[in-house]
Amino acid sequence: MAKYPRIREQHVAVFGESGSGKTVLVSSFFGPTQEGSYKNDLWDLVADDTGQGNRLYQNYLGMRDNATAPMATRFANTTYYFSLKLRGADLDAAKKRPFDVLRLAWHDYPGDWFQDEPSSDEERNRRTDTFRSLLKSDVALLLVDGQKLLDYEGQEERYLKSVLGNFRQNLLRLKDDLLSGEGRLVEFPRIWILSLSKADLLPDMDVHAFRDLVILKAAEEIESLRTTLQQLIDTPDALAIGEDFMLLSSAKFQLASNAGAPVEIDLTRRVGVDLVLPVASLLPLERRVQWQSRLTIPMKVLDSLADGAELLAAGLTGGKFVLLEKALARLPKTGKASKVAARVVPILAEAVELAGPKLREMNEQARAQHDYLRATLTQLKLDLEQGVADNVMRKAK
Ligand SMILES: Nc1nc2c(ncn2[C@@H]2O[C@H](COP(=O)(O)OP(=O)(O)OP(=O)(O)O)[C@@H](O)[C@H]2O)c(=O)[nH]1
Ligand SMILES: [Mg+2]
Repeated sequence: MAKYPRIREQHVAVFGESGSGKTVLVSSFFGPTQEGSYKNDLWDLVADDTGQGNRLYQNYLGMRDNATAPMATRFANTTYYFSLKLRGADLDAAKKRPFDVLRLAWHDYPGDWFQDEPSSDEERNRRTDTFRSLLKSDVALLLVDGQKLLDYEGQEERYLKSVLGNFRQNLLRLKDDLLSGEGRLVEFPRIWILSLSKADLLPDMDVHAFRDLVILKAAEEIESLRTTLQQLIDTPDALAIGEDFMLLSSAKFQLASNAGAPVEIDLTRRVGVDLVLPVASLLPLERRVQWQSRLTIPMKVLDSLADGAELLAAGLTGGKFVLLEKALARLPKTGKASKVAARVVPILAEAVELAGPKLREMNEQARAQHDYLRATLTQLKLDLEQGVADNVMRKAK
């Protein structure tokens, strides 16, 4: 067993063109947790690097107090490391929990890196490296800019085809570099969520209307993108794109009547931002169970698809961690997926199937027992459920 605190790391990959809202999103995710009035009874969110955290908080305050959005990101990428530290580390219950800290690595980079050709070999290498680090995520958010949909109202296909097409071109350009190592990639985001950014600009569009629009206007481009992604990966069937959708708004931007600079940025009115954490941490577990029941997936792919899924499942259901560890220890490392599935899937499935009143009950129970890990994971799952109920998130069937 690792030393304390035990850390589980999860990467967040947000792909979007320049101006699509990536930096504002990460600022709006982090900023509120740093306000004096912020309350969370289950965990604390801290930036591992104080300087980085302060810069993000500065972005947030600039928006909140001065209605000024951060500058466009230029030249360099930044990876923000956030640690979600579970409360109650000193309690007895904590000794048995599989992890104490959920670390999020959130990569922010200049969107124009994926629009223009690099100017030198060095530049090209830097971009490939950034891209590679983005590919460590299990889930990727692919941003569709709400402002652009408005600009192209009535002919949204022009924007949608271009944004999806450009992204695909970039992948093709990077393909040889990405595959130059060991061939097809095992570790790769396998859930690509088409995400409407700046959803506050389209108040009448719920996630289903967004999906309908994207599919009506750009179904072929999504298919081409799927084919291109599949060419990059081991077990190409284990890939979801064009199946999951979500809405995102980092704040309500109030514009003066003649457009121009915003007069107010209301960061208390966010949409979907609080879903990023549950999506990044729980959706891979869910998908893993779904796919395992339908497809034959090699163990190495399953493991990378939702690494630590067992720990999450144990954390969710509570009490079964020891049992699970034993089951896992008995499995041959190179075993056939079917054998592994037979032992582990029921436990994962039980965690995934937790829903509705039962989930709420477990959450309340965990809170009462000061089991902060289970309380947190069941809370994230409740949040995800709420996002679906509110038509902010649509998951693959
Ligand atoms: N209405 C609305 N506007 C937003 C939102 N998020 C960002 N914007 C606007 O979009 C602009 C660009 O956002 P950024 O987050 O800087 O975009 P980016 O994706 O980081 O762009 P690059 O750094 O160039 O890659 C901001 O200055 C805001 O004016 C949002 O949630 N709602
Ligand atoms: Mg930026």
